[in-house]
Amino acid sequence: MALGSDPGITLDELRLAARNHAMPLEALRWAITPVGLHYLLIHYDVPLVDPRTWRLEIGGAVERRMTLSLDELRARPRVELAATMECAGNGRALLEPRPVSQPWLTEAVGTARWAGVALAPLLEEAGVGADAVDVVFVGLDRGVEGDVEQSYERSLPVGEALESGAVLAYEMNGVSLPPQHGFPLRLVVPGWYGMTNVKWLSEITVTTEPFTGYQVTSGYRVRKSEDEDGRPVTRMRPRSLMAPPGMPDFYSRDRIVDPGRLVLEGRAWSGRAPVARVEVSTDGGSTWADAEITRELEGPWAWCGWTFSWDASQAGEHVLCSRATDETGDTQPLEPEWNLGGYENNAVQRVPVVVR
Ligand SMILES: Nc1nc2c(c(=O)[nH]1)N[C@H]1C(S)=C(S)[C@@H](COP(=O)(O)O)O[C@H]1N2
Ligand SMILES: [Mo]
Repeated sequence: MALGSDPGITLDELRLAARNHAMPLEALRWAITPVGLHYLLIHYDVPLVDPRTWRLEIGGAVERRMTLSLDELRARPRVELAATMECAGNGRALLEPRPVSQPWLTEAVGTARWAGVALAPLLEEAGVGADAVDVVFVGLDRGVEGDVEQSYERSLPVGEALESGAVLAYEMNGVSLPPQHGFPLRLVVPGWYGMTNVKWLSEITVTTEPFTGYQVTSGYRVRKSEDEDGRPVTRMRPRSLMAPPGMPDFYSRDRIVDPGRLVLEGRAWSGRAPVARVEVSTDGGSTWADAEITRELEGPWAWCGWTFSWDASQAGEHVLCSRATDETGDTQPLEPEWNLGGYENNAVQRVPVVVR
């Protein structure tokens, strides 16, 4: 019932899905996602890194090249940042036809409390020239993608690198960064989709020409066909999800609830502006009513909570939905808009529930 017809997932997709796990939706009940429940996306392999020999190199179009050890980074002023991160491919497997890649449903998201050093002061210390265009972040992991052998690397426009509040994180939720989340250091750019948050960071290079690496010019572009240049994926679109009410059916994971009043709850976020409104529909998206918003975490880049009291007195099947709108007025569509890579699908989630 939840997925509709058999989507014919391939073994290659299943292998990716088994490596790159989602956040179980019941973890929406935590404001900060416990480390092992945060989603994971690893394009290639998790590298083994020796923290004693690891160094971060900052170079390119800077006045002073810098080489920093983990101890030197830890000795700098420490900043903390609560940030929600969502994979740009979240919702991909719900598109038709299904773009073949990591087959996410709706739960490739999590919120962590990152700690590390602020990026902007480091770049200022290195001395970014007036002609700087992009800042490139290179990870230690390598692989072949789209026939191109590459290190995982992504760029940010220099303005975003200096003004987005980005952090080079060595801690997640108070513990040393786990290997799968980028040990010993990762970039965290609040508000941006996951792909920008380069893990196993080893180099930061300032360029005076636009960066043309695979993950910016081929991957992570919203386009309808290969011939189109499209537009780059950047900041997260507004989205909300519901913590699954009642109890699940084992196989379909459809929800079973007892009749009576039920408090529905979930989380909502946007990487473009704070969430202004969350609405809930208990009739599959025909009618909507406002949910109550709770802000437990500081700053605009971590999700907010929402609750809604539902009178579940009518036995039978219901489809529950939630819809977030941010302060720019951008809201979640009822139906997704298809694109080749299956990015930015923020269509409203449908939660089938049986009141018994
Ligand atoms: N070096 C490196 N960084 C990476 C990736 C990767 O494969 N290699 N995956 C990116 C993608 S697509 C996402 S969605 C996030 C996922 O971060 P997480 O696994 O910590 O949740 O990391 C990003 N950073
Ligand atoms: Mo991703």
